[in-house]
Amino acid sequence: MLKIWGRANGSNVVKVMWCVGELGIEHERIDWGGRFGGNDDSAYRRLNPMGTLPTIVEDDGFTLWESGPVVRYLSAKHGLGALCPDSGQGRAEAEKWMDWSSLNLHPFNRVFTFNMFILPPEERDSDAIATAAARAAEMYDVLDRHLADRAYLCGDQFTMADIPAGSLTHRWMELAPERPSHPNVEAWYERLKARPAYREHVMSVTPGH
Ligand SMILES: N[C@@H](CCC(=O)N[C@@H](CS)C(=O)NCC(=O)O)C(=O)O
Repeated sequence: MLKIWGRANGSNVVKVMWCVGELGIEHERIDWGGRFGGNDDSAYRRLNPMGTLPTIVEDDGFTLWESGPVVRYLSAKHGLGALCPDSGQGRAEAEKWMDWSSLNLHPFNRVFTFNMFILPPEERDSDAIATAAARAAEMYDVLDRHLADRAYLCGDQFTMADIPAGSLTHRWMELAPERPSHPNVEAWYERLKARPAYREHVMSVTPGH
């Protein structure tokens, strides 16, 4: 059975769990990292030299870390032609949005999580939150324009392209201070909220350690 190492509320674990839920893959998730520790465990470091989460291990010993490649791998293995587009161009388009989301949206999540949930109150930095929110709002301007004439990031069909951006967007909707309106992003978010796997793996977890 597929093993997934990582605490359920890690933003990168969330991506993989949502993907696993969409694909209905039988799995065992092991709480790891954050308050559970284990990142520096020598056996874990042999699986993932970075000590980060998530890491997956298949029955045949195939091991993979880095959440983006994990989502791509599982989508191609279990959802080719659906979650993973089966044309070269379609797949590249989906991967573009996955990488774009990790590079451009993930920074706000890190700043919000530390300054809203993890740091002691006296160390929390509201200026850092405001700066990260302003930068993310510019990125949501880009996403809003892209979503003006399509239901999902790659067109009419939900694909792996939606997973990194969609998982971070729940946190954006819930946590961003004075969040500017992005009607197309909000409509897309409503479509994601209708998906049981999104509700189970993305909406039900509280950020933190
Ligand atoms: N680029 C990596 C980042 C992995 C990462 O930094 N994960 C966080 C959790 S979301 C982590 O391992 N934090 C340390 C911890 O939770 O103990 C990925 O996408 O998998």
